[in-house]
Amino acid sequence: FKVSKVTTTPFDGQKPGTSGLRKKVKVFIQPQYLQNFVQSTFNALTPAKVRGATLVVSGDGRYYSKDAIQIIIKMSAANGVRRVWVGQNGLLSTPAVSAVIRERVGADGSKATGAFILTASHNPGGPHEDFGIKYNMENGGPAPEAITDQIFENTKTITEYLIADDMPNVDISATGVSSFQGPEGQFDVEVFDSASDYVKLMKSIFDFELISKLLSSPKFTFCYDALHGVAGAYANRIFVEELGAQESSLLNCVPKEDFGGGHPDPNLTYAKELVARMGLGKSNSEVEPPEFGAAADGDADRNMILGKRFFVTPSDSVAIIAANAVAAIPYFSSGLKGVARSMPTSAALDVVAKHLNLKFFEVPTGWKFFGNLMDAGMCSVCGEESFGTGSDHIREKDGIWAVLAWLSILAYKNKDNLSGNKLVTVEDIVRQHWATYGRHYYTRYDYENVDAGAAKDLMAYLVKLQSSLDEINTIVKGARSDVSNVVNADEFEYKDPVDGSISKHQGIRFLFGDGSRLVFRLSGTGSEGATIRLYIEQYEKDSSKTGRDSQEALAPLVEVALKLSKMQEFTGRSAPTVIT
Ligand code: VG1
Ligand code: CO
Repeated sequence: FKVSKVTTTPFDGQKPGTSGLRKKVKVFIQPQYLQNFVQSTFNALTPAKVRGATLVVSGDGRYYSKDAIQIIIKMSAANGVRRVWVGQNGLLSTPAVSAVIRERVGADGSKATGAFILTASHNPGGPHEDFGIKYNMENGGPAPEAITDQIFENTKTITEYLIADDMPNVDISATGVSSFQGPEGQFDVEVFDSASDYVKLMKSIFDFELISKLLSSPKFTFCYDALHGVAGAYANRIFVEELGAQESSLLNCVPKEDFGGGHPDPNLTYAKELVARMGLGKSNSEVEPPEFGAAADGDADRNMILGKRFFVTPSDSVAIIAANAVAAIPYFSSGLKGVARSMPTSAALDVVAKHLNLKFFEVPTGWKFFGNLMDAGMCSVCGEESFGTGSDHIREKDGIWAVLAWLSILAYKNKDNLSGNKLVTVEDIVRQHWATYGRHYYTRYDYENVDAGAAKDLMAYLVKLQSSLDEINTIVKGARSDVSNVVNADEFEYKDPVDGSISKHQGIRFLFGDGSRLVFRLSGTGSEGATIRLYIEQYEKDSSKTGRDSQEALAPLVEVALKLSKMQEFTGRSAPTVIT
């Protein structure tokens, strides 16, 4: 192939958000739009790191992925990359990419140095929906802010990009290696099985034999919904082939370019089919719901865990996994190095860390902040309220890992009881956890696609308000006399304990005297308008009061939050678009 230098001009707004660049497909398919971003990434990495590199290029299979993969292959070749690894059909879940970077050894002994992941995660896909791209580093984790900031700077000044225009498209539907000769030597594209490396890693972490005993127990029933995302490429291999679950327990497990027209976000609003099956919807089905249900998002890094007629909040999930990991999961048998959560995630994990005397960290939203802690050996298990849970086996959150962690806990709690009358259920485990550690009532209100100016004004107002406790408490008391005082308010700022880097403007926090919290922040993953997230949390230690309905328990705090932020006044919205 020849290397062509193509003249280009910058596009506005190519700033990577919480997890890469996400835009409508119609934005991405503009000529040179993707090319500019990819070249800006290569330039940020510096030619010295790009030359000779081995890069993974794959994603959740959403619309435009196949075209994007061919473009990135040709640009990689032209920029001196030595080889590109592609999952079959361009499919690799985000956690699998992380695993491939860290674990996979190529046919010629090579190791990957980074990856382009093509996904907009939980955002819908298809010609009228979203596409996305992000770069992950040699440790398998998302590029740190220093790199994403440099990429953005480069996108503003880019004048040309390199591409091997005359290279034929590579067939990514069949495994195997295609080799090409360029001006500087050989360039290979290796297409490999999307699941093997990941499955191997999971088998090294969990006791598959014990989990399959649980799954084969006649009293245990199971259901997994991939929401038409890339998790489907793993679900059959892991749950059916390896663990012996019934094929009928898999829902929507064939990856689709448009996720079947749905919103591939595993929560009670969007995972409708699973929610109904689990007996949580309004349907009055006669069929007895399964004991355990779970769902994933488009790129399979998120998870939702459900019991029969029971929802596990993600903040509780990570706390429960941390509390049980050492006993139930072989990978952790020698102990946890520490635990971490994102700032808006509830303090359920904090309480476990305290009880178990574990190192504990609170980081800004987004997975990139956990990676440094893990690389430094300071954190084993971490999670976010946004249905993200994971560990230091990779440097991304991991949807299927979380399901296997829960199955491990269930298998462990039931291991002497698999033929008994009644299994210990998901709900039993959660209620037992609340009885031991207390309960953090938790909910998140999302105001999606709000006018960007209005959202900015609301946040600016809160930034000002947080500096005056008097003013805050006057509003609080005026709204509800039964809510305790705000004792501290701030704009969250994080200093990375490993590299000392500082991340500012990470959300406004209101901390109440009784341990309750309100957090406001703007989403960094949307592709249109702005999304305001409001996180509401209240701690209940009294075990006789941990069984309430969470929306009811949190109603007074919600009222305070709406008054404090003048939500309706700023946004014109009288209700959130999604409640999780
Ligand atoms: C959201 C979540 C955040 C998560 C991020 C990426 O970000 O709140 O916790 O890490 O999505 O998840 P934001 O900035 O919109 O609040 V994924 O599965 O979309 O890559
Ligand atoms: Co995701």
